[in-house]
Amino acid sequence: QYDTNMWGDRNTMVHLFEWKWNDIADECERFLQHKGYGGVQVSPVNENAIVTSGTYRPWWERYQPISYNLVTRSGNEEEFASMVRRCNNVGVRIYVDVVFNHMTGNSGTVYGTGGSIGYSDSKYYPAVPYGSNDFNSDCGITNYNDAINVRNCELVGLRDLNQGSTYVRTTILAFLNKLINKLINLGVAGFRVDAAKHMWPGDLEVIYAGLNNLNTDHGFASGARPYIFQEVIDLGGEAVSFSEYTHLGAVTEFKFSAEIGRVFHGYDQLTWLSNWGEGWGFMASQYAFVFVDNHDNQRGHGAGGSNILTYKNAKQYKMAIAFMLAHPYGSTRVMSSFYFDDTEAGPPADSNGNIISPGINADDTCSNGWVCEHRWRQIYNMVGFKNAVKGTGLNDWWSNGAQQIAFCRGGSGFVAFTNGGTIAQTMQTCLPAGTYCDVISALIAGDYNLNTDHGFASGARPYIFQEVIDLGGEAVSFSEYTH
Ligand code: LM2
Ligand code: CA
Repeated sequence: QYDTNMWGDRNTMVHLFEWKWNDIADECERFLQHKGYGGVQVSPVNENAIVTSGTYRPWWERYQPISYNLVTRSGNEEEFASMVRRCNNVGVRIYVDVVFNHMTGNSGTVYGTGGSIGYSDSKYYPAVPYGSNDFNSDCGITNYNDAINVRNCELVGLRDLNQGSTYVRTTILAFLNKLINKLINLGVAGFRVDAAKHMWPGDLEVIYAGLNNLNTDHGFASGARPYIFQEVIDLGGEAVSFSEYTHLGAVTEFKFSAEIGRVFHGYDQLTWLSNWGEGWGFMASQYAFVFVDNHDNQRGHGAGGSNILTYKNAKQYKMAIAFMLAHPYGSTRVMSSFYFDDTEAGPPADSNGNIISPGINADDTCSNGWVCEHRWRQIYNMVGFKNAVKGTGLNDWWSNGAQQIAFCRGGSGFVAFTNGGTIAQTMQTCLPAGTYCDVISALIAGDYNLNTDHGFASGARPYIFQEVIDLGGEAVSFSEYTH
């Protein structure tokens, strides 16, 4: 299902990678709702194996499930439930990264973030429970030209569940449906399906069909279905194609990430963006789930290599994000990271491995090791732009034939980019005559509007009352001030 279930005036999600549930709830209320973010992708919610590597716990331990209990370094079940409630209350939806292709790696007895134990060598996970007959055989994935190998063998040694088994399907569904509306009245809006490429579309179809409707108690329309976006890395030339998954839900378009990085690195000319989207060999827009970088490829995992732009290349990165949010192609996600040098290192944590909350500075940026790209002015203002132009197409494309472009979104928005030199050009902006705010720098009239953070309507102006003593019969009259 392709509808994100966001509120009508919003259409972008942010991945708050490795954030704690209580911090996300605060962020929904104090920032995301006001800037027009429609949802948050959260890190996996179910219990994972604790992995210790030198002085830290790698971020990727969360991709090694040990049970479906809702206890991770981000928080417990009560904290998760409270976050979902608080975010839904302010119109910010929650999308859960669900990992059910596999369990932990094969590394003997493993211990979980909620106290569970697993026996990875014998494929016994008593806290689910799963036993060895719920898994595919021990083979490793070695041949991406062979779909059976890709789907029935172990991805980097991770114990590979057999989703063809009725028991495995039922167990996965109990976990997913709990997140939708069971037990403590949760209300998530959808799922990122991790490693979908490594599962059979036919098995996923059965699992998706068994999902409950969304929880009307959290404001979803009656009969609304969970939004599904499936992680399928397909840059072409392999046995498994994205097209096997598009009838089931949205699919990650990794070509978008790799190509937009190439272009804004300057390896290609902006003028060639005139047919961005399907014209570049991407999947049809209605299926495409797009992003400039994700938690894998920003650090050299996953696909895209050195083409990928990240926060480390801030100026080019902001331009790529602005282009993604200005252009109508695909369903968009903004990445929000923690700083890293070591590509395996986990989020900011104390010596006991507890995640440290982001600090919030007076200028809206973050501290304590968190990058918070979603709080960069150019990025959140473009989230607002995308909301404002929702439903319009792309028109009045202009380019100088090289590194400068501009275009309109219907009659509601106009944007220009240069990746080389100042633009000196008279252009059709498509907007009704008037004085406009530059939403990227946002340093014009908008800055003197009232603070929406304090509950004022967006664009509200300060109330002014002027002290003019006028009892009549003097040179100065009240009437000179009323306008
Ligand atoms: C994904 N999408 O399909 C995630 O986006 C990606 O982050 C996950 O890999 C992957 N699939 C499996 O869920 C990450 C990370 C791997 C890491 C795994 C499991 O990119 O490097 O593998 O999570 O934690 C790690 C070690 C690897 C080891 C494996 C099993 O890096 O060397 O393989 O655990 O112990 C022997
Ligand atoms: Ca598999």
